[in-house]
Amino acid sequence: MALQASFLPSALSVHKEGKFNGVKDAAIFGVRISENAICDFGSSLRISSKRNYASLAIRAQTTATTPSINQSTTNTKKTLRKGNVVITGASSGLGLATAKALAEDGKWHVIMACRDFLKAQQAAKAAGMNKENYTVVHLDLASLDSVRQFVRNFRQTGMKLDVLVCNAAVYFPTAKDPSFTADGFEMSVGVNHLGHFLLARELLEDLKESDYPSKRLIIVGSITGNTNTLAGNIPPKANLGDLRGLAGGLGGHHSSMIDGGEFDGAKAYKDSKVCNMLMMQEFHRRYHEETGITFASLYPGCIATTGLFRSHIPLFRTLFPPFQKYITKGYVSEEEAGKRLAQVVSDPSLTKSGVYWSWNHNSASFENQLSQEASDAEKAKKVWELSEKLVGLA
Ligand code: LMG
Ligand code: NDP
Ligand code: PMR
Repeated sequence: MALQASFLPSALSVHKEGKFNGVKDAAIFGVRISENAICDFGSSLRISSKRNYASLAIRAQTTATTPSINQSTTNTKKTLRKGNVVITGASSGLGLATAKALAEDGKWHVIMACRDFLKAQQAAKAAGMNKENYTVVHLDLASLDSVRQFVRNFRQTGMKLDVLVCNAAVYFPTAKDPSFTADGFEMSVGVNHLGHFLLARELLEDLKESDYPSKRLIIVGSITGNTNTLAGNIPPKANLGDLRGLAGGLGGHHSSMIDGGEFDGAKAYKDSKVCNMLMMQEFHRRYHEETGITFASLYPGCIATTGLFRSHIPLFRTLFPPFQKYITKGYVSEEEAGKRLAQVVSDPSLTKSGVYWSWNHNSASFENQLSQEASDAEKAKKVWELSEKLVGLA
């Protein structure tokens, strides 16, 4: 506490406004219907739906008078089906913990959008997730073709899209040289920001068509991209500069860094998180009023044990969890972080759009403040426009 209390006065002052919104308090929107679909690899990606989702949804609607069916009493627009949530990177860490929390909730069908199909299936099984509550669909965010293919595959399932969670990320703190996506973008920004940007833009159409009571697009952010915090001031600091590297395509001919500087893996990750938080706000400004979709970002706490740190040096991986647990007190378990993100997905009281959520030490959610750069509307617009060009939307 000492560190946060002494270094983060502004964050602490907003804690007071925090209110508890436990996952368990969530109103029940849907009914239990048995869904099951398999996506597997043969020579090419194939999706076989054991049942037809579209007809399932209709069937569920027609059984609305069954006494065991739960209906939302807080919303006049009743939806008599489970919510469908796509979570990228649900094969480990925060994504898996969130998928598990939502699957166990009974109100959600989780589409696990993962680059390693077998790993995702095994992870879901090992987490004890019931097969009826999830579908694995292949998605490699390091390839724009894969993103487009994912969108086509998802649409083929006939499922409606109610919530999209952009969660997947990579972090290369020890890399001396950049690596690149299939489209030639520096990998951290390519996967964490550009792949998700295309995915979210494409799936916006699907979200718009959803009849679910609360449609949401959530992009996971982080404290380390926010220079208004102690964590955000540990070098190297996030800084998008004048975006000259992004404008140049992050390809290495000019620079693989957004600000046009020398490659630095830790900075590239933090820059990508700034892009994530800026894009959430830009989506909000452009689409919230027109679509009613809630756009949100969050810092779930420091989940010091996840695969995110897999390529860090062993000494770091050993010391980082106790450091966060006992010194900064910023540590949260994967399970707790999963509950927090699940809350942003499904809690009826977290419908405010354009918000960056955080949690205080009592695990109460509060609207946190972003750094100056991460809330710069002009920069957000520029990042949006440059990203559109890079992913072929403009
Ligand atoms: C870069 O290094 C890497 O080069 C890069 O590859 C990438 O990883 C990047 O941000 C990611 O970091 C950054 C470097 C900057 O960090 C380190 O080298 C430190 C690594 C330590 C990792 C955590 C383990 C810590 C071990 C703690 C020991 C635990 C057990 C001890 C028990 C003690 C009991 C009391 O790091 C710095 O430059 C650090 C200086 C940054 C200054 C920031 C300004 C404020 C700093 C205040 C810090 C006060 C901390 C003291 C704690 C007091 C506790 C009361
Ligand atoms: P993990 O490494 O455990 O999870 C990242 C997930 O992203 C994995 O499932 C991984 O797949 C997937 N992924 C990586 N590359 C791709 C790709 N090219 N295409 C599709 N999926 C991919 O890390 P975390 O759970 O910690 O990270 C989840 C989110 O939380 C990230 O957005 C991160 O920035 C954020 N975050 C994490 C914090 C922490 O302390 N850990 C703190 C704040 C935010 P695979 O399993 O195949 O490797
Ligand atoms: Mg950081 C309140 C203090 C706090 C918090 C909440 C975090 C979160 N960190 C804090 C403080 C410190 N960290 C201090 C004082 C140091 C210097 C010893 C420090 C160092 C540090 C390193 C080297 N921290 C790190 C790293 C990483 O490599 C991680 C990173 O920056 O990845 C991009 C990281 C993190 N610290 C955090 C969080 C949440 C991370 C994980 C990365 C993220 O997703 O943002």
